[in-house]
Amino acid sequence: MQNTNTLDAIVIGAGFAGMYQLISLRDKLGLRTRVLEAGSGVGGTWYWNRYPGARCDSESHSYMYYFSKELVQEWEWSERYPQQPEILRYLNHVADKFDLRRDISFDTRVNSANFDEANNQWVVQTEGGETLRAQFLITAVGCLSSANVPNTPGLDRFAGQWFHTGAWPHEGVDFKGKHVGVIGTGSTGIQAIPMIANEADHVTVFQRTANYSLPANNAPLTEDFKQYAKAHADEIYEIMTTNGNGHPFHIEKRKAVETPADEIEQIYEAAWQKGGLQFRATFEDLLVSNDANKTAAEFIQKKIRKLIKDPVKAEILADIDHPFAAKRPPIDSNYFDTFNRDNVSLVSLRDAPMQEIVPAGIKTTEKVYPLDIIVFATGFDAMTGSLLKLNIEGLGGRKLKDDWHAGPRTYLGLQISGYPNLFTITGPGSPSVLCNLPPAIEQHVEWITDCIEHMRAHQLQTVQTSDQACDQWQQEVDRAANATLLPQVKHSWYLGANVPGKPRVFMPYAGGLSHYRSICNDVAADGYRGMRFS
Ligand code: N01
Repeated sequence: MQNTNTLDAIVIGAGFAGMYQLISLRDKLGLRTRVLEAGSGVGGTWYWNRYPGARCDSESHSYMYYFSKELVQEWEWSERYPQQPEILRYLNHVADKFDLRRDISFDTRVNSANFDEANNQWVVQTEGGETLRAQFLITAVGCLSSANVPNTPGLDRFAGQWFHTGAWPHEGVDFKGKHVGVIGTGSTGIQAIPMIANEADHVTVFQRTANYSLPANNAPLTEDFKQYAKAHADEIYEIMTTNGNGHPFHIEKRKAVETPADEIEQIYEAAWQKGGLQFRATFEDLLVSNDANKTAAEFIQKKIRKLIKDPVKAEILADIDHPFAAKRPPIDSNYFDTFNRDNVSLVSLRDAPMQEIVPAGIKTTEKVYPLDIIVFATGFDAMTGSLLKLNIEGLGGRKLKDDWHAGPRTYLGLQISGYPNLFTITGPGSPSVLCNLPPAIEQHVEWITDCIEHMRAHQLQTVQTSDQACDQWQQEVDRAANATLLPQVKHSWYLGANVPGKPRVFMPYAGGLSHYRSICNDVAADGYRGMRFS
């Protein structure tokens, strides 16, 4: 660990993004760099999200770094979709291989970050009372890292235990013999519910909005596939970086609205059997045409009704009010079948809203459900929550909280007007959560590293974007979103709708990763258009 508190760069967060940013700045550019990490180990999202069933929805051979050919060749995944412990092992392997821990301060939460204009430095204060200074500040805090525990009256009086999936105890939770309530049926709840039901005496699922889910068809990877993924690593990387979503498959160039119904059915059936998010890639118009989308929505709803034996439960689960994939579509292992178990019941909060938490359990407008444990699978204050918690102040003491009171405004999701030398990896306004994240992260880290290298080469002290560049980029973010069905879902976290009081702004860039990558490349080639150096 360096013993000086003045550095070239400070990176906040030691997940996928912060680790690669450290490698790039320290080992490529030779910058004195320190990573500040609130957790006791590397991993970010994968350090905190240890709930039962936590698993990645991207296929393992695409959920990894590709910047090091050696790393790609030496790491071996065991399953089609890696579980949280395996991903954490991978990230620890990366930390060992690149000797990262010596420049990471663990158990170090950032309290504030202020730009000191006289010295062109960021001044970062930690919870432990440390003050650090650096020319560059790079946030790598993740998009889904600020847990959203609903402000339900009575939680403080609950006599049992409660947990949020995004801050799961390292020692695990013992569900044996317990009555468990799970609130939330997003990707997390859908992964956790079958696992909890295997162990608990009884599980009551509290569903506010019914959700689509596709079978993951997870399985151990065959030796043939492992060899294929290594031998074709360049080709796989090429596909991931030239399509819109960063996944290792192309979106089919055909339209559902131009395909005969029986053919559509066969295509969906094959995708359903294959499993995974490729279902979304079966037709190119699924996210831009309501008619096309309806074909997928109806296919999945029919499957749900067939899978669930109890017609009342089937109706509650299949009564979905939004287009398919307009909210992030979960993939699952035995989710719907879990509702056929005798020890699993389902409560529709649409029909009987939750009123309060009482010492004995959850009280809806209909009755009290006695519970020993409540699991909040209620998601995150996504994209902006963790950034705003950093208490960032820029030029003239302006506060990011004030500047973003009506929603985030960025240039390319990478820079914010009024905050020189600050870069935000996978910030709002970038494709981030609409993609498989590792390739989106690699692209951001490499772009930021190139920009800093450019500054060092030309002895430039500061870089900052302008209000005009941010306004123009926001127009492009809005245009891209409005060209899809995504903004139609009024209760999506993409819009900030899951957090009471949060401004309703569509946050990620929906124009596609490959298109976005070429915009970023053009901006750099054009002398970092929209950014000013001094
Ligand atoms: O959170 P969510 P998540 N009362 O916000 C409900 C990524 N991820 O943690 O839809 C009652 O999607 C809420 O209901 P509604 C992935 O990008 C990735 O599941 O708002 N219910 C919803 O059902 C994903 O999209 C992976 O009406 C309340 C649920 O809680 C993102 O993380 C795995 C409520 C929240 O769903 C977030 O997923 C898991 C309240 N007050 C997650 N508040 C991998 O690939 C919220 N809900 C690894």
